[in-house]
Amino acid sequence: MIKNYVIGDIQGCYKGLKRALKKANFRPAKDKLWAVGDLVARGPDSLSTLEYLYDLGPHFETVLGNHDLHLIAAAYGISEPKPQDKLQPLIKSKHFSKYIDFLLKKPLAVQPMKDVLITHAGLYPKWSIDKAILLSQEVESILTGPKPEKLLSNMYGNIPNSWNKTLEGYARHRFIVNAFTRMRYLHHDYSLDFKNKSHPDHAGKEVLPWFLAYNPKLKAKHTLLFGHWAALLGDIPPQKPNPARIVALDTGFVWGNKLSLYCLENSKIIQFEE
Ligand SMILES: [Mn+2]
Repeated sequence: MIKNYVIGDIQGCYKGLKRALKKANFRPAKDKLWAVGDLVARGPDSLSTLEYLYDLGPHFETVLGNHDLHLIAAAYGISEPKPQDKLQPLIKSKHFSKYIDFLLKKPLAVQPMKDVLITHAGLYPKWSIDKAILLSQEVESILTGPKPEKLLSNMYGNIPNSWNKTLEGYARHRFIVNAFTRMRYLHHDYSLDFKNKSHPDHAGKEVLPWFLAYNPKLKAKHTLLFGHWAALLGDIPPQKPNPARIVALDTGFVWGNKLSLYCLENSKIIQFEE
């Protein structure tokens, strides 16, 4: 039987990626690997990571994370790669433009199967899964269009921090990108908080994690998989208002913790630690 695995933030940890896949008995010619984004940056070998994932062909799919978008923006000269991201070997590679074209075609939200959603940061609680896919497609159509740099040069910034369906143009796209790739906490009016990165035990009462904000569209049959939030270490409080299965897959491998994979067929988590 073909298995679908969803992997947490790889962040250039190529050796860890290969070892985690071995531990999961991932069969590259048969199974499919899905990623929550942040394939690159911070870890030691973003180039080998992209080489390997690209070569998986139809056996790999990912959503974009904030670090992937930064890399694309850097390729267009819009953002400056940070030394601590260790991206120079990738940027200097003769195949760099091939990998940028590859990333530009990736969505912000994807459904590996019915009732399952993968995003980098999560599902904004005013959106259903179907709405998330439509909003992802709005951004995708620009990134795959003739002028992706127009969106890339306007995507940075924290305003607007609240969703309104009447938002248009860059303000609309900026909110969509921020919600899918940077969200962790919300204020009680459901506006995005961009400051707090801590574990919910230490966040205070002014903010709540997005997955603890009630989303009337979520049902028990739904599964949401996301990364981005290493401080959670995979820990979602059991007392939550949403009946969906919510799985946090960034378990901080690049910071010396674990790399997590979730098998969609048996709902089991496999973790690799060095
Ligand atoms: Mn991230």
